[in-house]
Amino acid sequence: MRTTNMPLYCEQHLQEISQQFQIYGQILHAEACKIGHINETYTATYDQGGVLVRYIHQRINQSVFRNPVGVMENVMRVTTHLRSKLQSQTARQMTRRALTIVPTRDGKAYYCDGNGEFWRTFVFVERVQSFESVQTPTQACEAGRAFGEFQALVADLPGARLHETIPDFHNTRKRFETLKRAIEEDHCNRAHSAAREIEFALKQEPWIGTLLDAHAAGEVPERITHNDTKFNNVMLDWETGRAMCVVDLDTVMPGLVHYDFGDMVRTTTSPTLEDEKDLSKVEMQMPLFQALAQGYMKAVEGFCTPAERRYLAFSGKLITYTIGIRFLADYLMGDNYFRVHRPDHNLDRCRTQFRLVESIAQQEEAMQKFVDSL
Ligand code: GN1
Ligand code: MG
Repeated sequence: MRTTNMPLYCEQHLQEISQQFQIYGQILHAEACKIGHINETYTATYDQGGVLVRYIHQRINQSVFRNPVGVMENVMRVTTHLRSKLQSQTARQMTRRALTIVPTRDGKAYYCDGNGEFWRTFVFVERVQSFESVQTPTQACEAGRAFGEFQALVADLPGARLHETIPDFHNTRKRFETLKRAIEEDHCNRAHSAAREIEFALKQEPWIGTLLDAHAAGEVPERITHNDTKFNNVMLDWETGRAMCVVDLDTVMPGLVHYDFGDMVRTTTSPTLEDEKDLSKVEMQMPLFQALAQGYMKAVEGFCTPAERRYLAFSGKLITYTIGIRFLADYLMGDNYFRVHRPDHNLDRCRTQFRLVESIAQQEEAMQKFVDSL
């Protein structure tokens, strides 16, 4: 087995992992995949009957996902449902349209290794790519369509309520409390270098509970949502640029449609990276937003209520703010949650989010007006 950018212990371990799953081939090589801040992902190539076939092996980060069995139950139910819906629509290229879990030799959705680590395997979706930032309105539209269709497809998932794989994941009030605690404790003595960001974060308090209140008042319903609708979780066909499928299903759970739409606004309406240091480039661009909203609204028109619509522009501001304060809290607490690649990385990410919050706030009315016109 030949591996790149990976220590030897990892290589041997992956060899062992690969044998646990129902893959009828021999592993040839594997590469660590650097996308995402949380899980550990490898792309592995196998010789299967003389043809090269690729699979994804992924280790679940258990300090983030405390109930990996629950995560896999959710992912299994959701991917099974997606497949049967696509089948009934006689969709082509099913295994490019929805993630496919490869079970273990004893039929389970995951393998728990000797160290108590949870591993799962997916069919590798070929001839697609994802981007860290949006380049064109067409891409923004495709992202909106892909996650909108995802919500529509899982809307009738049968059975019990999904597990909340991370409780209160988008509960901005709770995230705000965590931030306040991080500021008070200031364990790493970093609060002074984030004084401006802290001031900004605290100033926004009056509106951070808006969606929680609307939900508590029965105005907007709970649905099944993806909850991590970052643009790099959309796989676009190399040739056509069409969205083929969405990935990263670990946080698919009960939520509000706004959590998904909001994170799409965050990641598809400014053509900059999440950690862009030149804040003058960070800006909510109306043509990108319009394309996103068009793609999304068309896909959800069958179920999205007028009350839900009313908060769509707002949700962009709210979710961008929420991720911003999560980066800030993690910075203050010593970068334990989000993987960082340079000093102050989480602070840079926070600044970018806050700049975008300001930009959205300036255009929020016009954004909502556009949604209303659709
Ligand atoms: C994390 O899976 P990944 O790295 O794309 C995080 C999201 C954040 C995102 C910010 C489980 O997503 O909530 O929006 O980073 N996922 C989790 O880039 O916390
Ligand atoms: Mg994720």
